[in-house]
Amino acid sequence: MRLKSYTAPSMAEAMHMVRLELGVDAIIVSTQRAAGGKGVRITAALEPSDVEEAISEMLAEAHSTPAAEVVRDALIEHGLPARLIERLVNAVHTNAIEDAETACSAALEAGFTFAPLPDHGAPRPFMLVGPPGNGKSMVVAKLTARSALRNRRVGVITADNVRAGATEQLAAFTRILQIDLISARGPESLRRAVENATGQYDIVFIDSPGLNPFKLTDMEYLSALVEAANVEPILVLAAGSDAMEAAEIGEAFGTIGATRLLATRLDTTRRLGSIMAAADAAPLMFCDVSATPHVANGVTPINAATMARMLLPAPLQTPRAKSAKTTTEASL
Ligand SMILES: Nc1nc2c(ncn2[C@@H]2O[C@H](COP(=O)(O)OP(=O)(O)OP(=O)(O)O)[C@@H](O)[C@H]2O)c(=O)[nH]1
Ligand SMILES: [Mg+2]
Repeated sequence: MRLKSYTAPSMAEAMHMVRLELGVDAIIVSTQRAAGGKGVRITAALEPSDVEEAISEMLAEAHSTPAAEVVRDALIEHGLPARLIERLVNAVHTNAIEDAETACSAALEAGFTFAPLPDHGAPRPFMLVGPPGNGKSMVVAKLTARSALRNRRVGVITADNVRAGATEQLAAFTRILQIDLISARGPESLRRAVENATGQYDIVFIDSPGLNPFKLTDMEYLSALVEAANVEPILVLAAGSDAMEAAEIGEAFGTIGATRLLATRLDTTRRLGSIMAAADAAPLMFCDVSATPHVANGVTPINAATMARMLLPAPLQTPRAKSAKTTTEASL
């Protein structure tokens, strides 16, 4: 049983019916005038979880505008956690904008921070961190290429001396760009490398080893790298995984100081729930996204408007499941 309603001429009689059928432990969810204004209608439940669900449903009904419904359906489709959906839908309801895309964009603006990475220069080096295989080294190559093409002096350091072939993977790109790849082995070596780079470059990117967010020694090692060189850690996370898992990964990298989230593999996924859950849980600012395995034009800044376009179904397009391009590719 979830909820049951009882209608009687008076409150006392309705309460009597509730107690008779559900017993003294019944939880009163709502009391209201019965339909037609005659008598009283009490809604009650036995389980606290039923009450919580009923309240969410009542709130959802109260927040049901056409724009809010479009946004809610889209967020459910994208697999966001329920509480995040409620928060964003409430924001849509509050901003009272009729157009769903504009309303969604305003809600995202209120709920998240968007701070794209600079391509011209930065006072602190950026260190790309994250779980193994999520695209850190490719992001370093992409960011390096982007700044180099704008004639900036780019310093590239790899602190990944864990995976065999990691240095050579990155060197293959830096060679083409005629940039020296600096290798650092451990926190002290990274500190020296960053110190030597200071003043020589407009912007510095650091690759890091793929580490396990749920293994204490891995995160301690990463924390030591971050602190030794006073870098800004950017979490690189591939989209498309389980939202709860991603939220825990986001939190873990948030604790070592990650500030922004750079989402990858948006070309091979259709749902943004996991990256949104990660950014919300840590919390992390959204910066750029990657929707290609190639280095050229490899990263694109993201803002609330582009994210809203990615989330909502495109009007007058073939249904999501049949479209040749992912929603993301089409929106970027
Ligand atoms: N399709 C697609 N593939 C990507 C994207 N970003 C990275 N990849 C691919 O993902 C794979 C792993 O990328 P890496 O950059 O080596 O990942 P990593 O995080 O450095 O991996 P480790 O150093 O082993 O932890 C490579 O085959 C990349 O080409 C993307 O946005 N889209
Ligand atoms: Mg790597």
